[in-house]
Amino acid sequence: MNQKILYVRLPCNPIFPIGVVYLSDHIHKLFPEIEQKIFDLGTVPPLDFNQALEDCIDQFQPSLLIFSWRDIQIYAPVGGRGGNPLQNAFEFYYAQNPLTRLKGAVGGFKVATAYYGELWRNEGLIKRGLKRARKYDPQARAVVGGGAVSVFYEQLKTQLPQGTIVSVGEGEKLLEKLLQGQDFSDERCYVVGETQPRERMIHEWPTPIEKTACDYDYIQTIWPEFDYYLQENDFYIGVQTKRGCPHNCCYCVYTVVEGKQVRINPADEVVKEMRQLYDRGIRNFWFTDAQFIPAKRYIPDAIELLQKILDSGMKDTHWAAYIRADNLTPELCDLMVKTGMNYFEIGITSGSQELVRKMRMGYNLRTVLQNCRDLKNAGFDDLVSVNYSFNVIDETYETIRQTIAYHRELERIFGVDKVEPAIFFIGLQPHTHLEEYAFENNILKPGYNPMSLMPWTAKKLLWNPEPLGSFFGEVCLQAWNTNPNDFGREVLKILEDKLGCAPLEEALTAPIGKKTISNKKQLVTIK
Ligand code: B12
Ligand code: SF4
Repeated sequence: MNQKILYVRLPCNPIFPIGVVYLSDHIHKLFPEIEQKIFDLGTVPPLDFNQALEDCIDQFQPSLLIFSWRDIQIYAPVGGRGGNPLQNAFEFYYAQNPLTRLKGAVGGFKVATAYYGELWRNEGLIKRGLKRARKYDPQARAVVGGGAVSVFYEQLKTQLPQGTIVSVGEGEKLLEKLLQGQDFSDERCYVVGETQPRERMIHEWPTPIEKTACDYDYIQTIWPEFDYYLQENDFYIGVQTKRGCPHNCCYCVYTVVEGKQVRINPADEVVKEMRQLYDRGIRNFWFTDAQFIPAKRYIPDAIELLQKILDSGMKDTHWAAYIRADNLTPELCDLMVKTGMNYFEIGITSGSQELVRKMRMGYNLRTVLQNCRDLKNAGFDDLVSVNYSFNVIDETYETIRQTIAYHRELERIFGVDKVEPAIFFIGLQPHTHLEEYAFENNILKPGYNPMSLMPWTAKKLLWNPEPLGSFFGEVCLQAWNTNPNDFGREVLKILEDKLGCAPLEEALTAPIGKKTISNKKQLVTIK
């Protein structure tokens, strides 16, 4: 096998490129004779992208280019990419004052330009890279994958060079088959200009692989810029402990990207991997699982892992993850604190049990509160980010009051300054139940472009439907105006001033069969 593989992580905020690290590690374990190199455009200044890529290709002369594309979607209440996209969109859609609307339009235009600029730039880098590699090897081929491609694989088929292999989800098996010259058409992929993505391809289950500790001694030899991530001590380096999530939350695509079947990486291997990073000075780890404890039955696995981390003797470690806080036990809480969990995100989305049920999230909010108390009693005294997405489905003034009651209770447990309300609005994603709901209710038409940032489409994709859409729009604008640096807390304060706070018990009970809009507009069931 005479291949030379270049892994190009396309430009991205400096988040550790764990995807290409794992892929190259996997390939090396199977085919140690293959020469590989990692090139991370996340560490290159934007003006140098083209030149740096070409220089790297001239020097390495790869026969296979693996492009990893992490993120495309930008709706979040944070700055970046030419401004705060959520704020600009809300100013444009909801502001009463024409000057604010104009400001929103200008801001929105800037964000849209940056967004389309990035899309075209990344597509350009793929084309340019492939063309350059073909100077040295006319048979050179490109494969494109990663988080962004997994979500938008159908839209990318017209934008990439003919013959490019577009991959959904994890890429280990596909690359393995490609390198062995085997038929790979049964993997979740298609070839631009030759095959079409199968209907509902993303719902096919990924082929499981046995994950072993990543060999960082090897990675260091193929990745000259690895040290970049070791220098700053506030980086959280990714370590994956499992794949898959069995839940069904209506807006979430992770459960199809990674599949519903949870596959646990052996605890000893995870610890071995962390140890290698630890020995290189890393103290902060992000467990990059879709959910660190996806369901009750995985609690023993989490306990085993954390116990082994503790027994390993690694001191001063910190870790963070997405945590379903309904799956904690006092023993697990104790281990979480002892192993240094210092940040976690709970995505309850709403503090109203009724809405949590309608969004098919499978959370029991009462259990979440009890488990948070256990965590606090175990000594947890760090930051919790609670993700709320208002107005997903059937939101009313009553359910907003319930969310406020729930949040105030979390504040009583952890302390006001320790609970950070992260206010999101759902960016509608393809292949989710919410997308089907939007079709059934004529909010979107099949064939819409989920990557479009044109104002008329973006307004539907940035999920904030009427009758409450304008209300939330005004509340958010007021919050940005009065307290932009503490946006989440300010939104909750304004909502409480306007609507009051429900008794906690009301938030925790979900009356079954109560007449609501969703009795007419039931969320569609899985087909
Ligand atoms: C953990 C995580 C985070 C953590 C990261 C922590 C850390 N230090 O690493 C945090 C919370 C910080 C985060 C933040 C954000 N995230 Co995030 N995150 C994830 C999550 C859950 C896992 C990513 C991960 O590391 N997986 C483990 C590694 C091993 O997998 P991987 O990198 O995907 O690589 C595998 C495959 O993709 C594939 N692959 C990768 N490249 C290639 C290339 C080829 C050729 C092939 C064949 C295969 C292949 O094989 C790899 C190995 O199996 C994913 C959702 C998901 N379940 O995948 C979202 C996800 C990547 N995030 C996403 C986004 C948008 C963001 C944000 C931009 C959100 C925001 N608007 O603020 C931010 C900011 C990120 C930034 N760049 O600044 C999106 C990206 C797609 C999109 N919608 O555009 C995802 C897919 C979620 C989603 N469905 O929307 N995130
Ligand atoms: S629990 Fe989290 S990862 Fe799993 S489906 Fe729900 S939102 Fe997605």
